[in-house]
Order: sequence, then structure tokens, then C-alpha cells
Amino acid sequence: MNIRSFLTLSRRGLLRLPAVAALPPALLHPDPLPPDPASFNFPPGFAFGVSTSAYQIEGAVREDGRGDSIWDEFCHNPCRVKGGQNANIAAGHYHHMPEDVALIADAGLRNYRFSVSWPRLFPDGGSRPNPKGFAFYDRLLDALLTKGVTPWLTLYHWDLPQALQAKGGWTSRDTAVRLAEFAYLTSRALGDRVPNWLVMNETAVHAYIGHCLGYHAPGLTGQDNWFAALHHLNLGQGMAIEALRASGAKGRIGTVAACEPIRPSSPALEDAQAAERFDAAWNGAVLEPLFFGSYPELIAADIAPHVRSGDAGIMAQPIDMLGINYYSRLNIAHNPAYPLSAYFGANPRRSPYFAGGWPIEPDGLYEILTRIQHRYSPREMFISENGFATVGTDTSGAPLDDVARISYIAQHLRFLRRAMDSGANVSGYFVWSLLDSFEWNDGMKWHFGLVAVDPVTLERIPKRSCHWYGALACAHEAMRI
Ligand code: GCO
Repeated sequence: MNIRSFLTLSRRGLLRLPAVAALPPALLHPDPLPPDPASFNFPPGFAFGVSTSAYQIEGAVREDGRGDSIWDEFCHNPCRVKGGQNANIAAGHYHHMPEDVALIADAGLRNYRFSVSWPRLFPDGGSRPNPKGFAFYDRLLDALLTKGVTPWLTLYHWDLPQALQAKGGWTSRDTAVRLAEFAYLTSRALGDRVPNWLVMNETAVHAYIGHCLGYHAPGLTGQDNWFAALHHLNLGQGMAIEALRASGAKGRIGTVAACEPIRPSSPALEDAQAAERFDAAWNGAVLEPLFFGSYPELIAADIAPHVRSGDAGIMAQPIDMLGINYYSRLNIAHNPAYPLSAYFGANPRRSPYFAGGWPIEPDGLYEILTRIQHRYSPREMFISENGFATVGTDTSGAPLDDVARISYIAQHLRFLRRAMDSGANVSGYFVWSLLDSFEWNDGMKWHFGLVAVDPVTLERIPKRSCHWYGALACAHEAMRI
């Protein structure tokens, strides 16, 4: 396969490569639609929430002293986002924050995962804070707590200050130290109101898609950049966890990983071996360092040049909870044109797909949860992202009646519940996402929101899924009392 022909593909495009015939509708919609929200039977205290990230929703990229991030650079110098779009406005959350918090609370949801923008808090990536940036997150935390919504704060959701990229970004070891400093100072300023800290979002995706394939910011390519970034992200995560503890943070501390079962594209031996290598670099290279301080044997020699003595002890940190982002399985084929001779390939299964998007395989959630439970026995897991995208403007008409999204969420909840019955220690589920927002190099094309955002007026319009999911959370809340 020629690498060039894939240069404009997004992560979603990669998953879509092998679109094939759909499963029979009965399997796609196992529940009557919409299923009765009270029929799910999650245990008392199970957290239902929604997730967002700063760069994808805030906009206001040049306001109140915010510095540039690698994504501003990626969107502008030159623009590498589909359709020439950028996130200068995104969902306009910076100016609509109180309304967005009210949407969460009014839906009946009691948990909100969001990220703080590093360059809004520390514009040049150093220790000089931006008071107006801190004031914004002060207001957000206060608004959430006033409305009875529990904050789950992600520290790093891919928006590295461009000033740090200029010094090498994640290919430089020093960026790990800067992350720890950012964690410490943020905790000292906001920590009194943060009950849940999540250090990273999807190390594997950021390292591979942003530093090896170049489809995401910072747009670097090649195996060496990939493994340098991967190791420094793992190291930075460990240092940041230590820094949060040293700061006296009262909240629980965890992190978020993209965990997808990796499946060979075909029964051929070389595809099976490629899938094993990719699994080691995607899932193993994030979870093994965190839980065991080591890298999987299949990639250890490749990553070794970046590892120094003592790193193992820093990377292996006890955490209170592991967030898992799950959307689908990844299908991997032998492909010598790519690092590790592995790349995305055909789907050997007849999966349904969501509009222009990813294969719908809710049983993959069962597979990954039970596998992680078995190998790592995390203290607690929660699904930090799972969601369904539609395409195009959907602020009126049928897309607002999004029963397909409801079906997607329901199917995943059924398999999640089944995994819990099989021993997976899962305590929560967060839908990606609250709002239609900036979907990285796909721009504003894909809509993951429970709430539509009019691209011109920024009016928020809850979709049917928002009401249904809120009712599900409320039904469980009621069972608790
Ligand atoms: C990611 C991120 C989110 C995405 C979501 C849908 O996984 O890429 O955590 O920022 O928007 O996954 O693609």
C-alpha cells in the first residue's frame, strides 16, 4: 500500500477503509427503540456522564491571553484540516459555558469530563500563569459544583503549547518535566474543587497519529518520532501523577487510554503477526509501563534508545481509576510501507458502520474490558469515551431524532454490563460527547454530540439521545435513593 494515498485519511477514515455489507438489522438493533432507560440495571453509584475536550469546544483561541497550541499551528500554518476548517470558534463553549453546564444538569447527568487548555493556563508552556485562563476554569468548576455535577478534569487532551513544540514537543524528554510542572501548578490553583484528575487522553493515538502518521498535530512522521513521543508521554504521565500527589491534590488520580482490541485483517500468518506487533505498540506500550513499568517485548528494543535508567519506576504509578475510550476494534494488516510493517486493513467481519464512520462492534467493549481486568486488575475502570457520529448539519429535522445514536449507546451499555457480570470492575460510563464539536483533522464535519450546535448562531439544541440518556441516568439515580 502506498503511504501517499493515505496521507489525507483521518483516524476515522482509517477505520472505514474496509466497509463491507451490514449485519442484519436484528443484531444492529437488539433493543426496541428507544429501549426503556430503566431496563439497564447498573449498580448504585455507577457514574453516568458526558465528555468533551477544551480545544474541541472552547473556541476563543486568541482571547484573554491564551497562547497558541500545536493544534492552532496545525489549523493555520498551513491548515491541514479537511475543508480548511479550524477551531477558532468551535462550539463557542468559552462564551456559552454556563449554558452548557445547565444543559448537563438539566438532562439529569451528574458527571462531566472536560479538559483544561494548557496554553490558556500557561500561554508559553512555562510556569507563568494566565490569570484570565484560571478565572475561566474557576467559573466552570464553580458552575458544575453549584449544579451538582461532579468534575472529571483531564489535564492533557492533546493541546500542547506551541512554545513547547518549538523546543521539540513530545520528542523531547523535557516536555515530560513541563507536564509535571503544569500538573502541580494547576492542582495548587484549582485542586480544592477537583474530585477526579485524569492526566492523559489517549497516549497511543496522540503518539501514533500525531507523531508517526502526521495526520494530527504536530504533524510529525516516522517510527523514531512515534516511539520518542510515546515514551515521553508515558514518562510525563508518571511525573504528573507524582506531581499531583506532591501538590496535595485531594481528588482521585487516574488517566485515560484508547483501548481497542486489535484484530488481524485476514487469517494469513503475516497479518496475525502484524496485528500482534501493533497491539504491543498501541495497547501494550501504554498499559504495560503504567502497570508494570516495562514495554512489551515485541517493541522494547525499538523504544529502548529513549528510555533511561529509573524511568520504569516513574512510569509505573498506582492509580485510582483507568478511563477507557472505546469506539471499535482496529483491523491490522501486514504492510511493509509503514513502521512495524503494520497498518490498518480490511475488516474481516461483516460489521455495520455508522454514517461514514467506524464499525459498530459493541462486543469489542466486552472483549477489551475483560482482557484488561484479567491482565492488570485495575482498582477501578470507567468508560471515559464512547459515542456515535453523524455527518453534516443536524440542527433540525431527522438527525435530532437520533435513534441510531441511542441504539449505539444502548448496545454498548448492554455489553458493558455483561463485562461487569464477568468480573470487570467498571464504575462509570461517559458518552462522547456533550456537544457537536471540532473533530480534529476532520474539522466540524462529524457530529458526536448529544446536543447539536448551530454552526452560525451557536444555539444549542438537545437531540433525542440527550433526553434518553439523561432519563437513563435519572432512572439509576432514583434506584439509589
Ligand atoms: C479521541 C479523542 C476525542 C475524539 C473522539 C471522537 O479519541 O480522538 O479523545 O477527542 O473527538 O474520540 O473521535
